[in-house]
Amino acid sequence: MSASRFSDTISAALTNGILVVTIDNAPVNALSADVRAGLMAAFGHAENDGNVAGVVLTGAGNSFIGGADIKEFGKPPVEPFLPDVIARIEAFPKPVVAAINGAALGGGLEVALACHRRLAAPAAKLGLPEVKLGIVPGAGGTQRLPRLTGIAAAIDMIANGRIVSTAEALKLGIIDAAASGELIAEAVADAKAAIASPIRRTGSLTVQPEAPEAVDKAAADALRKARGQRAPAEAVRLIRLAATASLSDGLAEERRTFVELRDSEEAAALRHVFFAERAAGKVEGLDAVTPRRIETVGIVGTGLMGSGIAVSALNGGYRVIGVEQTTEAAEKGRERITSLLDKAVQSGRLDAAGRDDRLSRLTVTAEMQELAKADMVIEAVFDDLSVKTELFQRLDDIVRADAILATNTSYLDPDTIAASTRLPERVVGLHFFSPANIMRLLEVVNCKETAPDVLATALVFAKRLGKLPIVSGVTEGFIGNRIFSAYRREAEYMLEDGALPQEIDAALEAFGFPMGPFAVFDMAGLEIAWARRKRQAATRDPNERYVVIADRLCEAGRFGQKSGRGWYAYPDGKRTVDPAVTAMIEAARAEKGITPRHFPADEIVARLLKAMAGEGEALLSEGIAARASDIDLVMINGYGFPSSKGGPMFAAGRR
Ligand code: T1G
Repeated sequence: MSASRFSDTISAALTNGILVVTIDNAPVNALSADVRAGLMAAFGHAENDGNVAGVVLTGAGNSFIGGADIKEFGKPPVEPFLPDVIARIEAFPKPVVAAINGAALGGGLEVALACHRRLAAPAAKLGLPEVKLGIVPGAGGTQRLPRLTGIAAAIDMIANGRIVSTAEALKLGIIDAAASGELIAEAVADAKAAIASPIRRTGSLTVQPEAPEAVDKAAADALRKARGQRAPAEAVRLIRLAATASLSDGLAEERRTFVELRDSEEAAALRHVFFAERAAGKVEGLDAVTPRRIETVGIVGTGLMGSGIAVSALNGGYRVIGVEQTTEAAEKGRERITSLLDKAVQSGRLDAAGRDDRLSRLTVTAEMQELAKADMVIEAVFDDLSVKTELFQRLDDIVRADAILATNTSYLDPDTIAASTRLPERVVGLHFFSPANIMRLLEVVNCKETAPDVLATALVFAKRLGKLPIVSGVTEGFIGNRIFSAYRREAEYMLEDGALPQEIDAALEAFGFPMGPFAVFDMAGLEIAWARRKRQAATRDPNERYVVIADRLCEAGRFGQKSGRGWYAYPDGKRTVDPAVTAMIEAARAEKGITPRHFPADEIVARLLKAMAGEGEALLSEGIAARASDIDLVMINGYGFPSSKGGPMFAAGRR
């Protein structure tokens, strides 16, 4: 079996007359310039070598090909361009079989579609997720995939950026077979067998006719989920075009659209988010630290937050011991956790076996002593300092000396909580966002005394839960709530100066937030912020502008959606402007002698973005946040900031 190298990342070996070409471009075999040049060279060699009867293309490591090299975007394009490489493969005169050993995503799947046949390993993932980056497939995906799957299925995959398993890919007709044993050997045999048959080129197939209703439904579903983003709509248009245009016309229109979107601000923002997510949770110097081993997680308090955290930990494969004060409360806690798992089964996110496995790892008890078995204990009790410090003092006498104690507090000072224990270095903050079993964001609070291995353990734990961990220093509200407070303050200033809640909400919803601030306050409930403002009243800076309108609402018993009235009224649950609130706002302005003025939507958005970015800069200069992109991820994943705008720091020009 002779081996040859065609570039730094492309090697090949002749096996039984079949040239097995391997892409080895760690970490994900992205289609860099070297990969593209090497592929061109390898196929040139294969065509001219009479000993080569066919080609198998595969990847080294866990990916087949993880897509075009996103790091090359924004730089001058380097030949050979991917569409040319793909055309070369599809036109190849000898059989080409893709041996999909792992992730075949974006350009990776487009390369596989240009191969004449496709075999995939059972655990492979296939998809054209370009819309997640604000672009459309740019190397034939919108034209070749529908030729295999039909229009509706192609819309569902491409316009939603949905990734499918090998099993589903087989069902959809994307691949010819799922490998049952040794993938490369099977692919070589497949290529050998294909020599005697006519080559089936994807691009030469025609799109099969199908029921327009199915196509329209797939398109409508995708556009609804897109929430105004351009790429999904363009993808739908291009896929529909595949049914009527020639391959070359379709490819030309796809390429034109791809280039236009690739250079858009929306795509730049989504690429920023992509790389931000991979930078998140990386802490200088922590690589050399060995995390502690966590197998059993104790959770004190199995109410709304505690039960969500318990489900999240069960999803991460941990044993979970939930603790409540009484047997009755423990039983209720177990019921809450079981019901969350049942909902996951009903929604198809979990199967019955998975549910039973999780319940088999769950204990909920009133015996605090059970926590002696825990490697980490997370408290999710009432957010009151004395309650938490007393609990941590009790835990000191129950848990092992090397067990980690984590507080889920939102607003209390974790350093004070840590100081109440004998071993403050084992305390860390884990600020989950509700519902904790659904929300990806997890603020990992690095307290003053937190030991490096405790922080490292918390990050490993967060990732095993499938969370997006963002490290925060200690400050009131950590990163997210501190920025949200600045956002709220600025919104209330504009309210007092002339804007109305519905105007501010409409401006932010047009910008891309699912809900504006006042709708959010009503949904979350006004009483918690009111209680905090009353607690802070004594120490409030008398020179800082204070807007009383929210207090007036609470004094009038208007606590938001739950109480049927807040910033809005909710007749049969529908958010409705309430003239009584307008009157309260006008009265508050009159008391301060404020002459109201109109606020145009773009000024509302600009002022709120500036307030968030300003607080973000303060968090960076205080060392609370490690990087601007972390702040963007917190606001996108915890507060509805539109990812297509990149986050408040990106929007403010922090690249
Ligand atoms: N280009 C460049 N770098 C990439 C990359 C890519 N496509 N994918 C991942 N990386 C880097 C990533 O930044 C990280 O770097 C490291 O690889 C490990 O990533 C023409 C135009 C493949 C499922 O959208 O979904 O093709 O932090 O932590 O969890 O139509 O990476 O180590 O320095 O995510 O094992 C379309 C994106 C591109 C797939 C692996 N492709 N990647 O997951 O590792 S556009 C995608 C992923 C395109 C064509 C269009 C995942 C993965 P660092 P990781 P992972």
